[in-house]
Amino acid sequence: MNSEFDSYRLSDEHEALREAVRDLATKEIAPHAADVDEEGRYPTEARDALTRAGFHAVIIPEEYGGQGADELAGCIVIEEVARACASSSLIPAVNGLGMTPILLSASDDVKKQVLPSIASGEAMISYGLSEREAGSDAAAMKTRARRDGDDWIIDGTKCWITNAGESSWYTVMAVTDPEKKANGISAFVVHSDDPGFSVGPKERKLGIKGSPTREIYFEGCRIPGDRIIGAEGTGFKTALRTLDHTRPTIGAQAIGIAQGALDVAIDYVKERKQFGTRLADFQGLQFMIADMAMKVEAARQLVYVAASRAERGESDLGFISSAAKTMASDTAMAVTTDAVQLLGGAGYTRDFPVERMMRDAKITQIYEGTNQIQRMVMARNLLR
Ligand code: COS
Repeated sequence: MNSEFDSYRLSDEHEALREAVRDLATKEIAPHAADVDEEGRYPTEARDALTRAGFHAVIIPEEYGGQGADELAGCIVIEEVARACASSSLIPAVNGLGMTPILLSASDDVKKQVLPSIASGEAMISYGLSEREAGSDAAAMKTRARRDGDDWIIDGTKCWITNAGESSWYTVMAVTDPEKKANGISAFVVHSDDPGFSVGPKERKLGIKGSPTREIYFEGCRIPGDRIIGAEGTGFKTALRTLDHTRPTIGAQAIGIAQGALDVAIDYVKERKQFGTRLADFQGLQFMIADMAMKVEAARQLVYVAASRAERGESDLGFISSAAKTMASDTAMAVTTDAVQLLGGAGYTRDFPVERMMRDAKITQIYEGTNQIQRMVMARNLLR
């Protein structure tokens, strides 16, 4: 066989990255995961460890002070952190989501204003698309941006903003021309120090309790004219193109959570004895474990393919990125639920991490577009 053909596998660099992140997550993130969840506190240990190692935002190009890693590498980082602590995995995931509109559509000047501060770890960035009355129907947003001399003035409220209050930068979609509906929406970058910007109280959530979710408020918020991302009226397309790239990263988070739960379940059934034998020797439970691992591996492959196709800049990502996110998040919910089942009463208590993983998994079926919206996107792509 001609050796120029590389067989179907991750590169040595991707494998080395996985090993390095897994090592860091095991030593520096996992020990705090239960406490972060219990207290609903921001995972500062994870933030510091990820930033020190440069794993908090690996996809920033080298020319802006980053490492220039590809989108598959970005997914591997998120997956491995999520295996230990889903809340902590939102540090690289949300940095990726917040900066992707900038990477895709912003001028070099905006990139220079924002990206180096994220690359250095001095700042983080969140993404502001949703509103209370514009969730799945994102184009129904009401937040307005108007020109005032050289500046833009933004008014409105965005909600469900992950890591709001921790981030310094926010990419924000706002209506600049209400007549034009989706094509009258523009994207901006707002800094937390901009006058008229503030954040609301933390939402009280089922899971990912270490990652603050808040509303963000714009009251006559004034930003310089050059902080628009791309041309006026292109913001909604940028927002949807962004999700084409970042939905696989939520898939990566989901398979990380699922793998974490599977690992705990495997250890448990090998140790625990009932009826004088290990749980691992009961065929009914063996079949459960086999199915769980099979689903995780299938979802992982779909996520890696979606991320690789996004990295190659393929234009038609709608189907594959929605498929990857949906398959992986449905898998995470099923696998974490089965992990709780395998641990029985113990799995239902906070003495083991699987109940946390089951709660954390749920959000992956909801955010970055519910799985019903993903199926709509897939069907539109298949049937157009
Ligand atoms: N990339 C670039 N442009 C896209 C696109 C994509 N993936 N998908 C659609 N567009 C374009 C369309 O071509 C259309 O442009 P034209 O009018 O010039 O043809 C425009 O964007 C609007 O598209 P569409 O009419 O399909 O928009 P809808 O209002 O019907 O909404 C869905 C489309 C439902 C797919 C979108 O609102 C969505 O993804 N909702 C979920 C939002 C979400 O994920 N929220 C989570 C927030 S992030 S945590």
